[in-house]
Amino acid sequence: MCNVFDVDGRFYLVDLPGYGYSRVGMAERQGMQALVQRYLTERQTLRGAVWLLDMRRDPSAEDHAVGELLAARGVPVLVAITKADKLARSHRQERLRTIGGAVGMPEDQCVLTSARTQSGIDDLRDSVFAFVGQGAAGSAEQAPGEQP
Ligand SMILES: Nc1nc2c(ncn2[C@@H]2O[C@H](COP(=O)(O)OP(=O)(O)OP(=O)(O)O)[C@@H](O)[C@H]2O)c(=O)[nH]1
Ligand SMILES: [Mg+2]
Repeated sequence: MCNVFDVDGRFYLVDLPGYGYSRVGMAERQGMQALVQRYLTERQTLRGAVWLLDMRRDPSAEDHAVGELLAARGVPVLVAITKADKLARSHRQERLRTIGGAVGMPEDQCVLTSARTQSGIDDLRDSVFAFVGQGAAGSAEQAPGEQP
């Protein structure tokens, strides 16, 4: 499913399912893949994407496919390398470079994050607000009654 968060009535944050590593059957996985594919390809109100990649994993074939969809769509993309707390501080920057390089994203479009320690979350928030524009621009761009 997609989880939709209304952010202060200004814009919607839509959490799309990850499917590369989930322990679901092939049919369900293909369903999720189709959902993500259609959302990233067709959603007219999409302003930007935060692409969450687990710090401990090398990007999978599914991840690369998502990267191609995002590149084709042409919206701004920020890579959030997640669960930074799971790795020693000394290895984090190296993982950022490796993962960013693997998905063809420049270092300045990648941010190390941890939901546990909250590191990187302020940067992430700033980037999301930049996608939708400051002030009320995000909601102004969305027609009344339009779906996220
Ligand atoms: N240590 C640590 N654990 C985390 C962090 N973020 C999420 N988790 C945990 O990781 C597990 C999986 O969560 P996510 O990676 O968000 O994955 P998900 O949204 O459930 O699954 P997909 O979206 O399908 O990939 C949960 O148990 C979370 O509590 C983090 O920054 N640090
Ligand atoms: Mg998720």
